[in-house]
Parts: sequence; C-alpha cells; structure tokens
Amino acid sequence: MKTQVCIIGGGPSGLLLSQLLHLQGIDNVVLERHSREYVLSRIRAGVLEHGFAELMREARCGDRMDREGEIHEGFFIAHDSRLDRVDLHRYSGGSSVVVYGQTELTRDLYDARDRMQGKVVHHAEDVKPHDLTSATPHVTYRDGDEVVRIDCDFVIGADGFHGVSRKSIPKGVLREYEKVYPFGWLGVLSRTRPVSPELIYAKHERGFALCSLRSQVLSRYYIQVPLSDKVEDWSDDAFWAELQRRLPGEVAQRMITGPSIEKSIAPLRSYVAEPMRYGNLFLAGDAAHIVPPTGARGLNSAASDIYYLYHAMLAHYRDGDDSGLDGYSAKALARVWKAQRFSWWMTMMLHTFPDSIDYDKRLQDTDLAYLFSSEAALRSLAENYVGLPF
Ligand code: RFL
Ligand code: PHB
Repeated sequence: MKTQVCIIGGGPSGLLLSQLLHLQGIDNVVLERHSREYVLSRIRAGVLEHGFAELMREARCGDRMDREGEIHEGFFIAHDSRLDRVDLHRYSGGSSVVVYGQTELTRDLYDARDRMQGKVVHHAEDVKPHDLTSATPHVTYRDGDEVVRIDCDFVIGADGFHGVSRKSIPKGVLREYEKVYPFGWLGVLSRTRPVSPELIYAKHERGFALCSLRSQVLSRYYIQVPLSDKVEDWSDDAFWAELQRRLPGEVAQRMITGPSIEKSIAPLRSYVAEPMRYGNLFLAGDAAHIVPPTGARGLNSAASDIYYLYHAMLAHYRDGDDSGLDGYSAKALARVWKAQRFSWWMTMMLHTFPDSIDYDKRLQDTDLAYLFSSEAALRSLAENYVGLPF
C-alpha cells in the first residue's frame, strides 16, 4: 500500500489530522490497534477550548458539538467551605470553553471519516515504523498472519502515551521530562442531574474533588485517591459519601446520586518528550506529552499539535514550503510547556499532598487568596483555561 501520510493511532489526534488532510486532498491512512468500540468506551476529556472547537468546525465535524455541547463562561473553585467563581468570559476578554465529551467528539470524527471513506484500519497489530530518517519511510503492521507494508512520505505518531512511535526514536536523541504525582483521580460517570451547571474544582484537606458534566442529565465526578487504591475498593455509596464530604455543605446537600455507569482510576503525571520530530516521524498529542487533568489541557494540547502539523503538511504539499515542518517541534513544544506549567500550577494549588509540610499548605492557601484578590491573577488563569492562542 502507498499513501502520503501514515498516521499511527485512531484517537482524537490521529482522526482529526486524518480528516483535515483528506479535506485538502492529502492521502492518508490511520492505523489503530483497538476496535472502534474500545476507543469510544474510554471516558476522558470533557472541556474543549475555543481553538479546538474552531478546528472541529474547520474539519466539518462541528455540527453536533455546536448543537449538543454547552458553552461555559465560568467555573467555580470551592475552598474553605466557600465557592468562588472564575468568570472566564470577563477575564479572558470574551472567550469561553465548550463542554463536550471526548467520546462524542471521537464518534463525530469517526462518522466524518466514514462519510469521506477515509482509510482507518482497526485491530492493526504490531505496528512498526521503519527508515524514519530516510526520504522513503514505511510502516508495517500485522493483519492476522499477513504483514502489511505502507510506504509513505511522513509518519505521524498519534498513538498516545503507551504507543510505539515515541519508542522508535533512539534513546540518545530523545530527552524526557517527567513528574509523577503521588495520587490518582477516581472518576465516576452517572446518569444524574449535575450538582452545578458549571464545573466545581474543590480543594479540601481530605483531597481534591471535581464536579463536571457531559450534559444536564449526565454527570462526571472525580475525587483524589491514593495510588494504592483500586476501583474495586470503591462502592458507589462510598464514592458519593466521600465526594460530598469534600464539597461545601450547600453543594453536598443538593447532590443527586445514582448508580455509576463508568468508574475508573487515572494516575496523575506530567511528561514531555523532546524533540517532537525525528526524521520523517512527527509526534502529536499524548504520544509526546501528558498533563495531569486538573487544568483540562491534555486533549487541547493535542489539538494545537494537530493545528501546527496540518498547516505544515499543507505548506509542504501545496507550496513546497518545508519551514512549518522544520519548525514544528520547537513551535509545538513552546505551547506544550505553557500547558504543562498551567496544569502543574492548578494541580499543586488544589490537591492534598501526603508529604506536604505546614509551610507548603500556607503557600497553597496564599495562592488561592491571591487569585481571588487580584484581577491580574484571574486574567492569567482565564487566558490559560480558555486556551492560549495557537
Ligand atoms: P489517545 O486518546 O490516547 O489515542 C491514541 C490512540 O492510539 C492507539 N494506539 C495504537 N494504535 C496502533 N498501534 C499502536 N502501537 C498503538 N498504541 C496506541 C490507542 O488505542 C488510541 O486509540 O491520544 P490522543 O489522540 O493524543 O488524545 C489525547 C487525549 O486522549 C488526552 O490528552 C485527554 O483525554 C486528556 N484529558 C483531558 N484533556 C482535555 O483537554 N480536557 C479535559 O477535560 C481532560 N480530561 C483527560 C481528562 C484525561 C483523563 N485520563 C483518563 C487520562 C480526564 C481524564 C480522567
Ligand atoms: C471532565 O469532565 O472529565 C473533566 C473536566 C475538567 C477537567 C478534567 C476533566 O479539568
């Protein structure tokens, strides 16, 4: 098989790039290890920044998002038994975010790929990139007993944190930066009315909690848990009781509980791999960088990678201009590191750290006190949360 761009990974990053390139007549193939049902069963992000929503529209995948997604112009931070609102609209100069689940967004991308008869291979086993530093790289995968070879101009590594792409860059070339946090988030999805129409991020001495949503009938809640906890340790009743303990009384009182329809634990990690290009391999999204979910940046950082890659590929094929490809890694990483900083800051401010000393706790309190007493601090939070410009 021959194509122009071979994309490894059929998550949101890979599918969005595939769709954008195809619309410009650039031939591509997506290789996904799992089934479509598996990819769509993972409950992950819920908050999309404005620029991502625009990119979905440009990819002609924005109709359902615009119909069913909710525009949010603010969120709350609960601390010390009070609820303070961050007015995103006011402090970001009129911007907002869209609450629309990653599952729905991925479904829309798959539907769009189907409509255009895009080439998406599921159950692609043993995907391996080859000859990445040559002008003629190729990718192989196994389909049952058969090994299939795809010759291409470029390979895109959009295969998430555990994918094969980043691992195919020689150790001496790759520089990795990592910070692992001593806790995870236990998440529950439930078909109940959300406790608040806007998100609530809660700082509490028992641990962080987040009240999020997918719609006005579907809630998504998280609580900070030790890394040693297992999902089986948490009955629904235990989860609701702990969530309520971590929220201000008036919020806890109006919480509607119900059976969980999904429950999972995600460890929190910050990670960046540099550079994001090796020969004709380009990394994008979680394959190159991970953030703790506190700042809602992960999927949004993937979107900016795709934006830069899409425009770089377009300039290459349309104008013979390679400056975008040559500058991709530096440009993407500059924005990635700002998302890292913001996610780290939100995480450090709002979580309970098992080894923190009294001094650290006073600094956390001061961070929040400063935030809600300074317009400059609120502006900084808002501009990062709605998304820095691409
Ligand atoms: P994905 O989604 O991991 O997709 C990668 C795809 O590649 C496939 N794959 C392979 N395919 C072929 N061969 C191989 N060897 C392969 N290895 C892997 C996988 O099966 C998969 O389908 O990466 P992508 O596309 O870069 O997307 C990144 C996002 O998924 C991620 O950043 C976000 O979910 C992070 N995130 C959030 N981001 C936000 O912007 N806003 C949020 O509100 C938000 N909330 C979250 C989150 C992540 C969470 N978890 C569980 C980590 C909340 C949580 C709890
Ligand atoms: C979610 O709804 O899953 C969500 C929202 C905001 C975050 C993280 C996760 O910061």
